[in-house]
Amino acid sequence: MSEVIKSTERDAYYEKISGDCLTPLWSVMSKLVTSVPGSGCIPYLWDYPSARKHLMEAGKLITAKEAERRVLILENPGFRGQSKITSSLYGGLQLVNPGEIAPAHRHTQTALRFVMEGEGAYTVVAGEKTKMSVGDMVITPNWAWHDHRNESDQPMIWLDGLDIPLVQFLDTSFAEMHDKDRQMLSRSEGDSMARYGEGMLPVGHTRKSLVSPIFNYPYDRTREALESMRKQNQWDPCHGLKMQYINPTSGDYAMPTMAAFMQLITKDMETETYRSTDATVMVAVEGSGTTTIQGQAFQWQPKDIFVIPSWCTVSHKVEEDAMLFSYSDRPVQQKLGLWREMRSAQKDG
Ligand code: 1HN
Repeated sequence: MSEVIKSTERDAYYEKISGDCLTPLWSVMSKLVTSVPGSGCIPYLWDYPSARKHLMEAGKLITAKEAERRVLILENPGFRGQSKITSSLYGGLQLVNPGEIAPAHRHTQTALRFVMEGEGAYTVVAGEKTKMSVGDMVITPNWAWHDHRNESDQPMIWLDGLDIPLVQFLDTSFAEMHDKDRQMLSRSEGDSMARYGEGMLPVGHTRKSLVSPIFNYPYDRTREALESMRKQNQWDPCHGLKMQYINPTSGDYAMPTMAAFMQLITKDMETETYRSTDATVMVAVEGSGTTTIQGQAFQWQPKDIFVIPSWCTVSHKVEEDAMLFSYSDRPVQQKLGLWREMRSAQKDG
């Protein structure tokens, strides 16, 4: 897209029509329709020990109940003040201390929780409780009541991923508090996993729901799947072994607005360069390595969190067998026919 030549006559004209809330397209077109994506989202890494230190300090400053949710927002340096980790997604680290409760509420934003630390606290979603362990991926569907309770003796920390900027962009945010801190339990623990998480469905089940009826994807099962798959030795040169969390009623992503993935990259593997249009938040679950994003190297250790902006080249070099969790807005892009990917061997376009 070419730039248009400036002149005093043209500037005077732009100034004149500006008063009537009119803007000439030709003066802004090259910023609107770019040859490649570029939003201002910046590659960045949060090192877990220092983020954790700040979060634990917040634990002394405010209770989970007073804060409603005691969270430090992971704000992309390109989007300070906007509560975004990418253009369309939100990320934050949440702390629930022993004995605390994060009171029940619901909203049109969808959430995922990726458990970073602790064992035994639980979240209640739509009347069913689930215990949270490190590496579990727990989802809270749009408009489902949810509260978190920590009756264990250790602090629980998890990463929240929400579609807040996307919902904000569409002007579709609604929220309400429950009249009680704790919602009533209406289903027995483990019920949704039994019905939907065993590669089976209740007989007669035909409805394809938009969001997965499984709401806890436990890490021990995810990990075991990837460990079993490695025996086959079929590595993707860009991804190692990469799985996506799915909705068993439809085969689609677990949530309509966010995709979540877990991948295994083996020791000494250096992945081939890859890029895709869905800006991605990654968590190093296990292992250590270096990820090069658009030429910039980011070294990571377990629990570090980093962002890969849209269309930035990415390759991983792993020192110790690594499990990487990630989430992005890929389902939205794919439904709209906008998603693109490119492997290093492919030509652009
Ligand atoms: C929310 O409901 C949670 O339920 C966490 O844990 C973070 C950020 C913005 C809006 C709602 C939670 C949130 C949130």
